[in-house]
Amino acid sequence: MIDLEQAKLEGFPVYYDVLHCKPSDPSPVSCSPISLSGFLDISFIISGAGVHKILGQTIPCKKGDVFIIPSNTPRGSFYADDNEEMTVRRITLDSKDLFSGDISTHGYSRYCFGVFHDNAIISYARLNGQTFLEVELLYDKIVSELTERKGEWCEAVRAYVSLLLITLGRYVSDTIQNIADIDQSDWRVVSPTIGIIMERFGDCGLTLEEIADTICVSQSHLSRVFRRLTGNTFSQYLRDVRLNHACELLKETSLTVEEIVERCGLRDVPSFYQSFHNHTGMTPNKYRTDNNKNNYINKKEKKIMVILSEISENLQKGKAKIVKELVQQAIDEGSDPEQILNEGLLAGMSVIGEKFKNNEVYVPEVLVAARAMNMGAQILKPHLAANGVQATGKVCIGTVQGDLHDIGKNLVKMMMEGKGLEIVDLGTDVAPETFVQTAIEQNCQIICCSALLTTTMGVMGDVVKAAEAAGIRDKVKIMVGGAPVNEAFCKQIGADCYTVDAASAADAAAEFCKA
Ligand code: B1M
Repeated sequence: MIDLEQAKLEGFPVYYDVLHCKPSDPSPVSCSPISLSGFLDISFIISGAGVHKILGQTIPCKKGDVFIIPSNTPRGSFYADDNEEMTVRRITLDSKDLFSGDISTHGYSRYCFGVFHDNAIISYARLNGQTFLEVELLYDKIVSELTERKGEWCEAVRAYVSLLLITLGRYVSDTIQNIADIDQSDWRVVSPTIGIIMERFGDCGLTLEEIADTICVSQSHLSRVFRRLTGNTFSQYLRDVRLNHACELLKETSLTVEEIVERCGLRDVPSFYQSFHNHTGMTPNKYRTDNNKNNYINKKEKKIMVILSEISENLQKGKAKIVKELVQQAIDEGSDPEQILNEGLLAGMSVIGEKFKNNEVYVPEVLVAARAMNMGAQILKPHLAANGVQATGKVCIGTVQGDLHDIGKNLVKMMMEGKGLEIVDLGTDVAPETFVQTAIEQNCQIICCSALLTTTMGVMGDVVKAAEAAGIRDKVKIMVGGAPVNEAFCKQIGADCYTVDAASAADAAAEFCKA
């Protein structure tokens, strides 16, 4: 759920979120109207299709659609179609703080923010492939500036949001009438009413009559139009706003129920208990306990996800020192070491690998990324130690002759050490005879060979042959691995075991040593 108060506290009026809706799982988006005025909500449908409920209307949506809606517009959830999942990315921003004037001097009103702010209850853009990519890119830039907060990040976000709105502005349909049958004159009555409710819901004396007087319409007209546009009577709507605010206060503060009742303009404590139960299906105390727990977990998870993506980003830039610090930070936040390895370090390394393949980066960039990977992995090393019974045994490991790739080999070594095995590390470019000689001299039960090149993987077959020639084949197990290697190749060369990654290599080695 979008936490606007938090966004405000964090010092910049933009907040983003990604929602995944499954058909079986109604969207996690809350329907509660948001109490801060001036907020604008932009939702991109990134994948899938479904419907979105706004102002009591059900609007079909699919990948490429963008909804731009003032945040206090009554809206429901995004629901995915049957058998489909839908991903929605949302940015909520405080339009007033962001655009205090000068952006509308661009000349074309359609190219400026005003088009979203003044006229439309909802603006709606359907993007073609090219624009979709442009918008996604801008969205990513905003999110990364918000996350990284380097130097001039506030200015950068402002600039990207402006660009985003200008890009969207080219595609936004003129008015809501194109997609939903909403009369602008009705909205001109309902909009200020909602504004007054948001400002004064804490005043228990607030009435429809008073609002009708303030905006100079008859009570019956306001009541009729309000119901038509929001799907709720005025009193239902006001009660929901009050109860939603009570929910927020229960989650975010330690105020007593009596204090909350007073702040929210609710009548008395007994009737609050009754209506709160009808609204949420639970007592205020249960709501508070459940949500405090969930909030804590969600915030923690989010923080860890941000750190992991920073690890990946910085690894790609080869910033070894920062990667080291971030890995330590992720450990301190309680992240699982294997998650740090897979979703932080290896995720970054695989992006570099892809770029290397496509000639987007070259050997020097890959080398600095590899260095950052190794330094991050060093910090992880003591935490990757396995649980349970420790194995005893000795293993010699190396990357085969002609091959200088050692990151995978180092990970395998690290995981095996975590299992309690003693490791003799022969490094890279290791000749078959050296593997065998070391196994004999150091009394190793296992020889581990890593290869990353199709041109060097054949050397693993030579290791098997060298072990046979030295008469130790029945005394040592030979394990093989590395990106180009697979099970069939392992069988073909007569090795004993192929494993796909470092963790399963360590498991298999521990099993061999137990046997
Ligand atoms: Co090189 N490189 N590289 N490279 N490099 C690859 C492997 C390549 C796939 C890139 C590409 O083109 N997409 C490609 C190989 C193509 C092929 O043969 N099919 C390639 C090439 C061509 C080259 C050069 C020839 C480039 C050149 O000079 N023109 C050159 C060769 C140098 C040489 O070895 N003689 C070269 C050089 C280098 C660097 C020196 C710049 C650097 C290595 C730095 C270092 O290791 N210290 C490098 C790197 C980093 C890569 C990529 C980008 C990343 C490899 C890596 O570390 N991955 C790689 C592209 C890629 O893989 N996407 C690429 C992360 C690591 C954790 O994964 O090693 O697979 P990996 O280990 C995994 C599993 O395989 C398994 O566990 C690990 C996961 O838990 N595992 C085992 C590994 N060993 C195991 C052993 C086991 C069990 C499991 O049991 C014993």
